[in-house]
Amino acid sequence: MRTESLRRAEETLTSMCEERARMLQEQFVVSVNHVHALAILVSTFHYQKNPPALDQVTFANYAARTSFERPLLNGVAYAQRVVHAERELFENQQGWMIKTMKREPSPVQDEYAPVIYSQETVSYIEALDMMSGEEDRGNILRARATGKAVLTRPFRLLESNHLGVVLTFPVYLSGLPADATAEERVKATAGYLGGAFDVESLVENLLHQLAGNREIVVNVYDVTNTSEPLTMYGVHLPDGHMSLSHVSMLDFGDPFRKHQMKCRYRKKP
Ligand code: WA2
Repeated sequence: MRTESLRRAEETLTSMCEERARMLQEQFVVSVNHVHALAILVSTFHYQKNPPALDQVTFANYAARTSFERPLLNGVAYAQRVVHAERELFENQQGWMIKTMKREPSPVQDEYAPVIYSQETVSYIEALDMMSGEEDRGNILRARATGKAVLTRPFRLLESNHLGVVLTFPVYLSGLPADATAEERVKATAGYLGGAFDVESLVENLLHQLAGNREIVVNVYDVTNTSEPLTMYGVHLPDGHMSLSHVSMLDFGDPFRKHQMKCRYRKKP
């Protein structure tokens, strides 16, 4: 009899975990797809029009009105690639100086990625060189070399200090062939369109809407390095804390990163 109730508890945990993993992945993927469309919007209206047919007000307005398409992102922004030789002209045109993510005037670098367009919800990253933050910089370099959407490891986001991950899509100057090499891609890079997944508050919000939320504990891990899982969501519990657990696979669309969801009962069944 004990084994029968245990079997049922296992079955329930499995289905609750699979449902949560499916919902999270679904909302993650729709958000990524919409950021992809925004990268194409910037390419079309900023770079394929002369003069550009996009400005901060238009971008912010469009981003706000389409934010329902990106349920897990706290906001989106566009950072332009600026090489050092162009810095002075760029700053004069913008009327502001490039700053580091610590809000200090940027020291001399080979190149910069200052945010020129931002959704109002993340207006605090305007003028910041996104290459001055380790995680954002890694994303920028990997996105432009591959031409694909990339994700950072989980880290504390600016301003909210919530645990989250950043998504980055590269934007290229027009005329880049689909089969371009990494070197050609880097040369043709115009900038980076991305946003932050506020996992700590938006995933919490998502899980709270589901039935049975009070019975189970959910954790999400970045398991890219299997020997060193990184907490992306939830409070890390040491293994063996409770007898039953279920692991559901997650696919957030960056083949370089691996994620999984782990669910347990709050109390021993
Ligand atoms: N956006 C919002 N909050 C953040 C953050 C970020 N990056 N990094 C740390 N906290 C404009 O990859 C280009 C957005 C970066 C895109």
